[in-house]
Amino acid sequence: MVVHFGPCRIELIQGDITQQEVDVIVNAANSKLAGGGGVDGAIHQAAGPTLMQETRMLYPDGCPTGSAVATTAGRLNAKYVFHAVGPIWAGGERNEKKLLASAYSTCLDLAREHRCDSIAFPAISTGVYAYPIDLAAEVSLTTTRDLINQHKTPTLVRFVLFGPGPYGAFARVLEVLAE
Ligand code: AR6
Repeated sequence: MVVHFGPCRIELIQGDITQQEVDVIVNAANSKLAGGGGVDGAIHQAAGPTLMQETRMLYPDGCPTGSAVATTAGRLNAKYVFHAVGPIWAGGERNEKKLLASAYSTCLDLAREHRCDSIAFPAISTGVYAYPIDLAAEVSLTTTRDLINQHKTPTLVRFVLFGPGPYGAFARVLEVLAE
């Protein structure tokens, strides 16, 4: 599914984010940037050991929840990996919505700073961190729509959803935003 917002577009696809050819691949990391399972494990595996070496060297103190940091992308077909740290879902009363929005907005800010025109996101926080997928879709897509409307870049924002459930949740929200 593709929806245009002025010169920019949001695309939804089902697939594996490590296979994307874009300027930036976003990782759903933890605040220690220690690596892990899920999309983080898949990205480190596909990118190779230089990703962790660079991350440790540049960001020994990790990255706060709701923020993101940039490294190069190792063997991935991308210029950069942005390691974004989403919130752990704790019922919705612990600032989770703001922190998730801020993880996305930091990545979109970094993309502009690094002059990157295409970026692929996973559904941050919706796996191990248990953020409900419908609520995550709402926050992720409205934050992205607002920022691309404001800055007119990056021109391609692709959400790579892992399976039909997450894809459906994102598609329902994007259909409403397209109206
Ligand atoms: N491509 C696209 N999406 C994927 C892929 C993939 N290859 N693999 C999984 N997903 P998660 P989180 C989806 O758990 O919730 C890690 O251990 C997955 O189905 O990867 O932010 C980190 O080190 C889900 O929809 O990230 C942290 O400790 C989404 O990606 C912690 O998990 C996010 O799931 C972060 O948890």
